Amino acid sequence: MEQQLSDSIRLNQVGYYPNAPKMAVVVGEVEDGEFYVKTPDLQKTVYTGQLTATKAGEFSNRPTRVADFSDFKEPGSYVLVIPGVGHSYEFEIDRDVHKDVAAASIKGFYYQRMSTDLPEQYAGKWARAAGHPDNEVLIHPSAASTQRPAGSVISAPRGWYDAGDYNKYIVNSGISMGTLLSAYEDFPDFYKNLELNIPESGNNVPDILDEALWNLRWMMAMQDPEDGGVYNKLTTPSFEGMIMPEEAAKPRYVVQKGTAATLDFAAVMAQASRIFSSYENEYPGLADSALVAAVKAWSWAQRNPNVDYDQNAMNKQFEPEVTTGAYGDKDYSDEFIWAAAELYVTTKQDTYYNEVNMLPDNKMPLPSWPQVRLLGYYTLNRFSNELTPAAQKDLPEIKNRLVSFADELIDGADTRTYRTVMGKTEADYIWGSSSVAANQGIVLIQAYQLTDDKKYLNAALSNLDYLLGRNATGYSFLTGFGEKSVMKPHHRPSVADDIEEPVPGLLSGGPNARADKQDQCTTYQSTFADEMFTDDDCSYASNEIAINWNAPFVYLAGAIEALQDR
Ligand code: 9MR
Repeated sequence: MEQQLSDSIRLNQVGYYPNAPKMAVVVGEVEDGEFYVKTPDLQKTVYTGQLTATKAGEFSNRPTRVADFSDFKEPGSYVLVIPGVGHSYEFEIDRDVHKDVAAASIKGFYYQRMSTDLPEQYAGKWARAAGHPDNEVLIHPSAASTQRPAGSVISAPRGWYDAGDYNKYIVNSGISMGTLLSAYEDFPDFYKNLELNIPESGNNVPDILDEALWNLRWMMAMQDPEDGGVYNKLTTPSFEGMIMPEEAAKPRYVVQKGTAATLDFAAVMAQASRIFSSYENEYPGLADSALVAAVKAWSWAQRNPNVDYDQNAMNKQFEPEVTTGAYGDKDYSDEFIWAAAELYVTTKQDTYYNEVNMLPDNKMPLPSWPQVRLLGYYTLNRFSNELTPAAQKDLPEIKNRLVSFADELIDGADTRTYRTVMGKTEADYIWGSSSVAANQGIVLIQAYQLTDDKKYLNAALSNLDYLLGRNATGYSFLTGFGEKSVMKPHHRPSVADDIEEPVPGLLSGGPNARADKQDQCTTYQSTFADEMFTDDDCSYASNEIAINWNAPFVYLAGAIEALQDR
């Protein structure tokens, strides 16, 4: 039995830090008793521990046991052995055990680049020809203006594919960019030393910023220079088939402007402006242009504070019909907070801060594409030493709330079945639940930085463990990492490229309690909330990849690497 690999042993398949908690969970009827950490050839036992009973799975009621081997600190490669069950996947104990996943998850964005070949030198066996030049993009009738009538043509190349589909959406780019740029601003030393092997590597600008710039340049082209408003998306009328980028050649449109898109754009441009102002030699004028764009967008949003992107309504009025992702947010109070915070911190002008109700209520909503309030709070905290009294007065309140929110997230995690912060309630298992785990991790990292209390860092790590395999599905959700990682994500290039392994460094959406109803894929093995996942490309509701899920993974993995005791 010991000789057999068992999928019932759920652990972070990448590995553990010598000085941090290390746990695995065994699913199924198991006797209490000893477990072992052994060398991968099973010849040598390096640690013996006792399994402890834990709660049955919260959603499945399956019996489980926990193996805690935190006391074992010797770097190396190992497996866990549970008598009567078998051995686990091989994992590492290492001082920088998540460095490769931190890098690969940023490199994942490189693989999503549009309008450029990905040569073998950077893309390895996933090399592919350019797709979507986007230099002849049509103005959709919904976006027509005097200077840009319907059917006229603009150029808006570059950017990243949003997800498994081939479109680019400003709202979703907004939170993704904000999260990546914040990872850099919070841990600049870590990112200055993280090489990704992308075309810009070696140019004196940290690779994470060069990668973000690929998308920033596209975003800039999404602003109507006449009035400062920003188009919601650049898209084909309907989704393309499961084909390679170069074969996907349907006409491309920009659709109507909207308040959410314009404010997210303003926030990203303001943040990018202050970051790239340190790279004036490499990118002359970029910081200035970004700030001008941010200010113009902000004033458009002030004049147009309530413009929905209601795709159904748009389709009743205009042709061609557009059926791709809507990202149709209707509440802009959080986008105003985020944009105001970024503009205020970058310009130091109180007017931005004072024009918005920065603390409209005492809620702390977890970030997601329609909810970006906390991105603003994170930024205010990050620059707490440089704020004027206008914002200074709110900081204690914001800090308290962030820490209380972290406490709420942690509550119960140490007895939860998988010993993760993720999974407190079924509400965690939504479309893109992996981003819930990762964004919870970011809140916990913020709390750690505010308090210096290790429990928050360890709690954040528990969600990285979740994403890399200590979960009810047994999958590592990051492609290319872990012996049992996602192989068939809903990702057009990965499906169409005839290469067995999916494009690496992409984060699968993860279990989604309603996935079977949403995508009607027929291969789900279980309908429990935390198990409603299928590693099948038909499942866009549980197994797609998306930039707004990868970005918080980047942040979490990078933060944990940067903050680890060595
Ligand atoms: O992430 C989005 C999720 O919150 C929504 O419930 C879902 C359905 O509207 O759409 C998701 O976003 C998709 C987008 O609309 C199009 N590109 C792929 C995205 C990830 O599935």
